[in-house]
Amino acid sequence: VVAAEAISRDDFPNGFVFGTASSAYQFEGAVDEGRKGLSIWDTFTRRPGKNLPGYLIRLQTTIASDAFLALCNGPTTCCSVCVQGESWISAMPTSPSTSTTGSSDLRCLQNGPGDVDLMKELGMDAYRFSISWSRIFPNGTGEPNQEGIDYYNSLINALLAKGMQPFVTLFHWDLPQELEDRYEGWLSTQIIEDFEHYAYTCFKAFGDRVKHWITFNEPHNLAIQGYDIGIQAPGRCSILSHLLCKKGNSSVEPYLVAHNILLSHAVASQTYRLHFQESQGGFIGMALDTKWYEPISEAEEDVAAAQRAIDFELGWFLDPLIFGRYPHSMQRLVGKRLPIFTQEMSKLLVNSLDFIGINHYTSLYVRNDRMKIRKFILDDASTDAGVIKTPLRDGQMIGEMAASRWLYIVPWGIRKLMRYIRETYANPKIIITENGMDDLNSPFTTLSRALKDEKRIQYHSDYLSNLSAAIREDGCDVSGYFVWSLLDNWEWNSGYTVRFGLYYIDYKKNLTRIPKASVSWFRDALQKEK
Ligand code: PNW
Repeated sequence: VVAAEAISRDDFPNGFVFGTASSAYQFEGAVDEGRKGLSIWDTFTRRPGKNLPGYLIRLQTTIASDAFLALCNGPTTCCSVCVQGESWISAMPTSPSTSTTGSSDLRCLQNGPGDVDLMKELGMDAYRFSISWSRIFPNGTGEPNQEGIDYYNSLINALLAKGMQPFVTLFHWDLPQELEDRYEGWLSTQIIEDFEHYAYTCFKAFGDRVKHWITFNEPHNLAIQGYDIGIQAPGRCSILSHLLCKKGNSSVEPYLVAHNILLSHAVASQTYRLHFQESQGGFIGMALDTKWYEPISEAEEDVAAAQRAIDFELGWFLDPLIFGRYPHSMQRLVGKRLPIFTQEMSKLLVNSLDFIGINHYTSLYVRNDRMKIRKFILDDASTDAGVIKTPLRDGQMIGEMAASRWLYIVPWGIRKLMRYIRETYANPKIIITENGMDDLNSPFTTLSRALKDEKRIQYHSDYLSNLSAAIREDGCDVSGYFVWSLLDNWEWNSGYTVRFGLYYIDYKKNLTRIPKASVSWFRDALQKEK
């Protein structure tokens, strides 16, 4: 373990980009302002019984008043606290976070000039944020909403004015509700054309200043959480759980959704290259979430199982984007339920990435699922791989757990993952588009304790030193690293119960930003004249 102080810019190649990452739905608020249309997440967080799974998960660790922020399910008074934006943010017009910029009247969390200053003070080079599709196209298609365009222009200009590069995600899960209603969103090939229109509009409006585009954030997570487990929008799931979530068919829908996302990316990427890349000189990529999967033993069956686990998470998207086909293990195990790419589609997919964005947080052990009991009950996107994932080996945890139950701290995982990608895909360009860890937002934690986030410092120090080794010793081509996240924020179905920020947000006092210890650690590590 490298000492927490030991990281500096010198450990990384010249021009390596450091930034923080965010997404529209988690940061913007103002969900009903500036003529924004509804997204499937607005609908999802307002549905009766919402956050139920999050509630059950959280109950194990917190039985506390703060947790209620995320857990309220039902009454609208509660909802306005629960859903970010709305009266929750609007009720605090004097807060620094809610200042108005440009000609738009959006009062957004990330919008205050103050937040851009915070990034600058940290020594960051870049900021990754997402555009809310329904802010640009309230109904998903048609004529763009000028207020939405103005808002992102003012954010982009504020960043550039401080010398910070915008990295823009086009889709971070908040699909316009209208497209869900009209043709079931990602389940339909109709979405390809609408996504292209949206992407084209963004390239045209912002591409003179935005040089890094990320078409999609974590399509794997979207397919599994949204269409298999059903705990995220649009909340579709396996027929076995239809009581808990909306209808769905987890045997086929996750694969269909992934397929349509891949095709949407390919078409948008072609559009960028045909009409914009030469004149604007930017780059296009996708942000893929992937854990590292370590075989639990050296037995051949476990080694093969770990490979399948990677195939069904990273390979599901990266194989089509690089080789123009799904992983062989997926073709074999999913069979007819796996859509097929025509030759024309394959051609469009191959080379559609200038860089691979990797969202990496954690690692697990994997063993072969010999019994296949779950698969016997249901052929499903989470059982098809025939693997058992576990943090435990010989009674030992793979790493310490953060606040989120899925987040074990395993710094060596990132190095193995980088090496794997280098070897499997011929040393492609990689940017770490997310990495970070969370603390529990518990009422039993005092403010001064919450600000002493040594665990987060250790996390970033250890992950960064492994990343540095992957670059310098293993020859991996990694050119950037984005911390999730600048500020504490709304963590999907965990609501406000966890805190991922370098800055602490006082949710009870005007959303005041208070630096945690990790802020000064990053500032020291990133200072240029050393
Ligand atoms: C990402 N995992 O989600 C999302 O892109 C962010 O919006 C989110 O806030 C952040 O990470 C923290 O959760 C992930 O199980 C969720 O490995 C789960 C995993 C990875 C990423």
